[in-house]
Amino acid sequence: MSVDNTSFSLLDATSRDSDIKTIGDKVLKGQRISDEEGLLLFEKADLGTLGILSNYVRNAKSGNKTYFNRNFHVEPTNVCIYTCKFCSYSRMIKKRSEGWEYTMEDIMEIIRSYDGKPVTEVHIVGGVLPQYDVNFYSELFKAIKSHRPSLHVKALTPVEYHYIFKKDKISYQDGMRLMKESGLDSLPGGGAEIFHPDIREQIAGDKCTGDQWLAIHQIWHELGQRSNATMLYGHIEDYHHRIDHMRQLRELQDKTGGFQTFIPLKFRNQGNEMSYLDEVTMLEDLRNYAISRIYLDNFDHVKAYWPMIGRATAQMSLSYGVDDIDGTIDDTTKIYSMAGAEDQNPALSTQQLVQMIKEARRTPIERDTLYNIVQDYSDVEFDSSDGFRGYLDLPVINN
Ligand code: V47
Ligand code: SF4
Repeated sequence: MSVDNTSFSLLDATSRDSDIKTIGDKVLKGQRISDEEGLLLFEKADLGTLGILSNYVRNAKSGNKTYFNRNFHVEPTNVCIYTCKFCSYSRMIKKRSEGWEYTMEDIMEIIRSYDGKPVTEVHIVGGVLPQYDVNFYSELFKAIKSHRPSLHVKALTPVEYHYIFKKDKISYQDGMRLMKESGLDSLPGGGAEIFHPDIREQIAGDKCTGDQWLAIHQIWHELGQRSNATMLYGHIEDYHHRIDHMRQLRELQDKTGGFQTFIPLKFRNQGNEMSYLDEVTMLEDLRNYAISRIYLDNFDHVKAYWPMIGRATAQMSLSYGVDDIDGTIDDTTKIYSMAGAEDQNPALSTQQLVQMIKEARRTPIERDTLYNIVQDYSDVEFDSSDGFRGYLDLPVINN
């Protein structure tokens, strides 16, 4: 990145703190910031300064582009043996009969319901139950691929993989190799929460550790595959836990380069055992996006998951480091609506998503999972006289 004098003068105009100015100069020179400097940004930097710096990094990486993807979610079950305190699913084990537990055929029926629709990815995520074992997922991935080979399978997290490999007594290496051979294409970023044991033990004490999460992603990257990473923020963690979390991701990314996107997930407080906590403000959301973008200099993308934070914050996040908005999903995603997601019906048409991105004065780009461009929507005008057209009905170019 080259030094931008305009940004220098803008930074002079916003930040009066000498520490923050020094960090700002480093960022504008394309230099990596340290953990201490990341912490100082959390503690002292105002939103205006963070906006300038994160926008500078975002624009250097992605220009004006804002990516989105046409995907759909499948949640095999909403019952889970684990007891993560922030998760509405963990309570379902006590009333298991009220939940759902899809069979292989149920899941394939959902997959087939998207036949002929221009989706490029299925994201499979849900609870952990013993019947969903190595054999189940291996057969499921094979069945999806044999039905629709071009559909990208982004599925499960180290939480599930650690559980099923341990149960079947196979190593992470052998297990991930088997999953790859069965048709798994990439890993979503879930299950990361906060790596630091002081926090993880309190909120997600019985599932895989931070080290195990990182080890499985590392093995997956070493197989030549890509994955995402998340961070659940805004609950009982401190800023230094967030920096510790991002440091471990940055270090692994230095080794493997296998992460595509960082996705900060705002803790939502409904229907879980941490409902007594207040949610953080939009200001904190934007500050967190911005600092993530600045600190994680080796991640290409930062994503806002708008069903959780709402459309307004998602639009604003595009000026605070975010270059990707997930997603054009349909209403089968329950984990978030149960936790108090902003958008109770999270289906957004491509037309609406494109409009949302254009309103933020960004260029909407439809991508596939690996960030290949499917379509540039900058010059696409929608005919409003057509009335509402769901995203699945839109004509697709180059797909
Ligand atoms: O790991 C659960 C989170 C995650 C709550 O990779 C909650 O493209 C907030 O990782 N408040 C799973 N968050 C979802 C996930 C994800 C989502 C979108 C895109 C991608 C991707 C990945 O959901 C869990 C957990 O951190 N979660 N409960 C809650 N109350
Ligand atoms: Fe289970 Fe995942 Fe919920 Fe934890 S966050 S209870 S592992 S579904």
